[in-house]
Amino acid sequence: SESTTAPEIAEYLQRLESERLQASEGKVLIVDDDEDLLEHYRLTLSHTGIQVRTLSTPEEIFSVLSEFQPDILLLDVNMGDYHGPTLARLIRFQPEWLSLPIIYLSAEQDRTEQRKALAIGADEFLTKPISDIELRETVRIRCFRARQLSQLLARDSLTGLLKHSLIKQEVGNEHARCQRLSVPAVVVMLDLDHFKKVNDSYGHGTGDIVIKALANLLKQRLRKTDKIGRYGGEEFAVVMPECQLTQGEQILEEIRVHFSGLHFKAGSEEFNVTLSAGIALLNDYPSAEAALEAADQALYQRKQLGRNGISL
Ligand code: GH3
Ligand code: MG
Ligand code: MG
Ligand code: MG
Repeated sequence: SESTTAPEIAEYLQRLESERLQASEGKVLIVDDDEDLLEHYRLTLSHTGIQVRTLSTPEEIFSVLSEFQPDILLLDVNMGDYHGPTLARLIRFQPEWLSLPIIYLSAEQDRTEQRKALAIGADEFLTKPISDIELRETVRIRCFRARQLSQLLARDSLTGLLKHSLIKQEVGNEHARCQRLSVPAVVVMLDLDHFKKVNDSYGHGTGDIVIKALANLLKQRLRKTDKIGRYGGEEFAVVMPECQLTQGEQILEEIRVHFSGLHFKAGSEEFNVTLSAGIALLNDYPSAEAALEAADQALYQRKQLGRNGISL
């Protein structure tokens, strides 16, 4: 076959570069005691779309980590009174920062010394002087990977929905937002009816298919801005921003009806499953927890009154 000519390659690389430039996002915290160097790093990373925060001394590193929530940390090895690897170890001791990628910045050329520093708990070593392209590429790729992994970790593997802690976090974020902007938001708790019977009659694998079907229906029917979580085994939580109670109730009612009409198959048998839901206006409660609790109470009432319905 014909070989690709050099101008084509150059053009291709250029396009790839500009696409990646547009696509890059993320947050990097850089800690280095050399202020001029920090400014240079900041300039090098400007226009990449990546947010940069710099610290010339690590005294406030923990509060900045918590507040800024970077995707990656670039850490100088030699900072006068502070030793980068010692700091890296302290950071790694915090469960919250166990998976934070840490990249050392140092003039250390000796591979054995580099490996020792890495063994303490960092991921990569950039040897000073660091070229602009190397800095940009490393930060971009590491940020991208870190985001990819954290998105993967946030998702429940069976359904692809947000895990329990993440959906709670989303409800919390939305509670803060709807209080600040006084826009309505709705929170929902959903539970499959008599699901034990489904498992007992048709097996756990079939039960899993039912759970996935509901997850897919929720993804299809709810808005892109709605957040859906698998709260427990066959229990789901949803938060719907910019949504009134009646609106939320209507959408849920449509979902309930649609779901109850689905035919599931197990061998030669066909069956249907229903769901119950409780719904609450997030704005009516002093906290996200209280609103979730109210939705859960409404769900419980629905189960008492007769399943296959929505309660306020
Ligand atoms: P109710 O209408 O009152 O909710 O009745 P129920 O039978 O659904 O009651 P309950 O919530 O107590 O039972 C939930 C069942 O869901 C029990 C559990 O074995 C099953 N379950 C939980 N997680 C999974 C899962 O991932 N896959 C399958 N197949 N079943 C699950
Ligand atoms: Mg230094
Ligand atoms: Mg149930
Ligand atoms: Mg349940």
